[in-house]
Amino acid sequence: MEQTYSKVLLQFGIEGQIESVRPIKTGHINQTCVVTIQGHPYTVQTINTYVFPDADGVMENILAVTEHLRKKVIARGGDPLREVLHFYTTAEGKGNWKDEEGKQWRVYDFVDDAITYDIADDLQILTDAGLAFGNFQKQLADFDGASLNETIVNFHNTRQRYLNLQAGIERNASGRLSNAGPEVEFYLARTDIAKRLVEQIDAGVLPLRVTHNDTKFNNILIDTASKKPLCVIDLDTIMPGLAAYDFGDAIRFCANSAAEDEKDLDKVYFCLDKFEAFAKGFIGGADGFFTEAELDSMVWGCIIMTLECGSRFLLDYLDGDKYFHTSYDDHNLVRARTQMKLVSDMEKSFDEMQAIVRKYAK
Ligand code: GN1
Ligand code: MG
Repeated sequence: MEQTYSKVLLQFGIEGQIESVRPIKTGHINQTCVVTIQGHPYTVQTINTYVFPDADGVMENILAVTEHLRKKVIARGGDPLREVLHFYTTAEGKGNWKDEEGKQWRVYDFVDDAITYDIADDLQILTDAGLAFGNFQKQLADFDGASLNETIVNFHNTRQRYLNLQAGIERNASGRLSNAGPEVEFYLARTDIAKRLVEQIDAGVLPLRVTHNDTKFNNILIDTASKKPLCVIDLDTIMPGLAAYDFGDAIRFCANSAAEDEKDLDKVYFCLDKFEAFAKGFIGGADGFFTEAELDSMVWGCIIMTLECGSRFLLDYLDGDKYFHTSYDDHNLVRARTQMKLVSDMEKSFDEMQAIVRKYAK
C-alpha cells in the first residue's frame, strides 16, 4: 500500500520516505488515510465515485471554495494553514488524479492538534460550532453559487428523495422490504412534510445560498488545546442550498443523545438543550443575515433533514447497502430507526424549538 501512496503523492508534487500510514474511519463515503512524510502529515483520500461520479466537478468546487475562504481567513488575520483546508494540485492544476484502476485520489494537508467529535456533549463547543457553520455560509455569501458544479444532483431535494424511496420500495432489490414494514410506513406518512422546503424554493419564498450540505458535527475540526472550532471539512457537497439544510442537518446529528447508529432506541432522544446551544451560535451569530422566511424554515429544516437522511438509510437498506459504508447486516435499518426516533421527538418539541429560534433571532 505504501508504494501506492508514494505514487499518488508524487502526482501531487510530494516526494519522500513514508514514515507512517494511519486510516481514518469516520466518514460513510470516502476512504481516508493520514500519510506522514518527513514529519508532515498528508490526508490521502480516494473519492467514492459511486457517490460522486464527477470527481473533476467535486474538486473544481473545492479548489474554488477553499481559495475564496483562504482569502477571508487571511483578511481577518487568521491562520490559513489551520483555518481552511489546503489541497494539492497535479502538474495539470487539478485537485484529483485518476489511477490506472480508475480510482480518483486527492491530497490535502492534515490539520494537526485538532479533533472531531461524533457525539456532542459540551454545550459551549456546540454554540461555537453553530457559529462556525453559520460563518461558513456568511463567508460564502459573495461566492458565485452559479459557478459551482452540482456534485450530487438533487442532493437535498426531498421531493425527489421521496420519489426515490417509492421506487426503491417497488424494486425491493435486496428482498428485505418485509423486514422494514414500520419504517417504510413511518417515512411515507411524512411525504407532505418532506416536500415543504422544496415547495418554498419553487414559490420563491426561500433564498438559495452557497451551503455546505453535510454539516455533521464531525465535519468540523476543533482545536485540541482551545476547544474552539478551527475549520469546516468535508467540502464535497458544497452547492447552492438552503440555510435550513445546514442548520437542520447539523441539529439532526448534534442534538442526538446517542450515535447515529445506536441500536437501543431508549438511548436515542432529541436534546433540546443541545438544540438551543447550537441555535445560539448559528442563529444568534447571524446578525440579521437570515430573512424572516429563513428563520421560519429552520425548525422545518431539522425535521426534513432528519427525514431525508433516515429515508436515505432506509432506501439503501432496501437497495442492498450500496451507498453508505455498513459494518453489519442491518446497519442501515438501525440508522433509519434512530432518525425516526429523532423526528418523533422533534415533532413533539416543535413549538419550543420555534421559540428558541426566535429568541436568538432578536
Ligand atoms: C454521509 O460523508 P459523511 O459521512 O460526512 C452523507 C451525508 C449523510 C451522512 C449521514 C455525500 O456523510 O449526506 O447525511 O453520511 N454524505 C453524502 O451520516 O451522501
Ligand atoms: Mg462526506
